Amino acid sequence: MDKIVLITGATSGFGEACARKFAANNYDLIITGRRKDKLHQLSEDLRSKHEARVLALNFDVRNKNIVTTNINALPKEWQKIDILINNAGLALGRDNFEEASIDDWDAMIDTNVKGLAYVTKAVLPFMIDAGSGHIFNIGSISGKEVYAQGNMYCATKHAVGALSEAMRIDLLKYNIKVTAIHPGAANTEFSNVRFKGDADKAAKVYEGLKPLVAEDVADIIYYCAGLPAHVCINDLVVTSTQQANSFYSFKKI
Ligand code: NDP
Ligand code: 8X3
Repeated sequence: MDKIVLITGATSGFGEACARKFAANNYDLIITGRRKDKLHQLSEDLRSKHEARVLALNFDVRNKNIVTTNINALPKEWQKIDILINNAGLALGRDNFEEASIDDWDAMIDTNVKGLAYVTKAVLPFMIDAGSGHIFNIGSISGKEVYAQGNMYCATKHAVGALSEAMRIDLLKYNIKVTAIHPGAANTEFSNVRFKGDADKAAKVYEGLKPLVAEDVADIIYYCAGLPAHVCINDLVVTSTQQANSFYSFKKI
């Protein structure tokens, strides 16, 4: 058995790119997401291209009972999870605070914060038993600075930053590394989800900009994961060269 990586939200974007990167480098993969057909296609593709061992778990990270049941039921040979990539997440809407939808807020809090915590709690006993592990939490540049109409999304990503710091302190005694990765704008399905399928609005986010692509983030995570046992990158911000911070990008339009 090679090393095992569990990736949440592997059906597109950063999660899928991580699955491809780790599979190409002989990791065994546990991939998760809600879209069963995409999980199935990815599993088949990884098996055929890399001869990777792939286990697909189809669950919604918001459902704590299902998360716990799925992870507790992992077959013995899949329990020694070396790396957990807490990537599943989303933004919904880009509205002023007073106009934003409370349902959108609930979905972001439940996915980006509570879902991340449920998955981590379920995986931790395996890492503690093994005496090692590496947890990656995908935050965001919006977890560093708040931008206009970003209210609850930015708050959830600030929470990911805080939870990463908290995990790092509490899990140090178990020899578990915690790395928070905070990307800037990246062209994935993210904006399409945020704007609920409005392709024009989604495309505008990246107009005049050469944004990050999912593979950039996967390469960075893979690099961090490969550092010697005594080295941990704790907190990493990455943006495209045209983006200075959460709200200033130099757009050539
Ligand atoms: P994508 O929309 O391409 O991917 C999001 C992934 O999360 C999908 O695989 C989706 O799978 C999964 N997901 C969403 N909700 C749930 C849920 N309730 N349960 C299980 N899986 C879920 O976006 P990105 O790859 O860009 O986003 C990945 C992470 O990176 C997110 O946390 C996002 O906030 C963060 N991020 C994105 C940036 C960007 O500009 N793109 C920049 C900074 C951070 P499925 O729909 O099949 O469940
Ligand atoms: C996604 C990047 O800048 O839209 O987290 O918040 S941003």
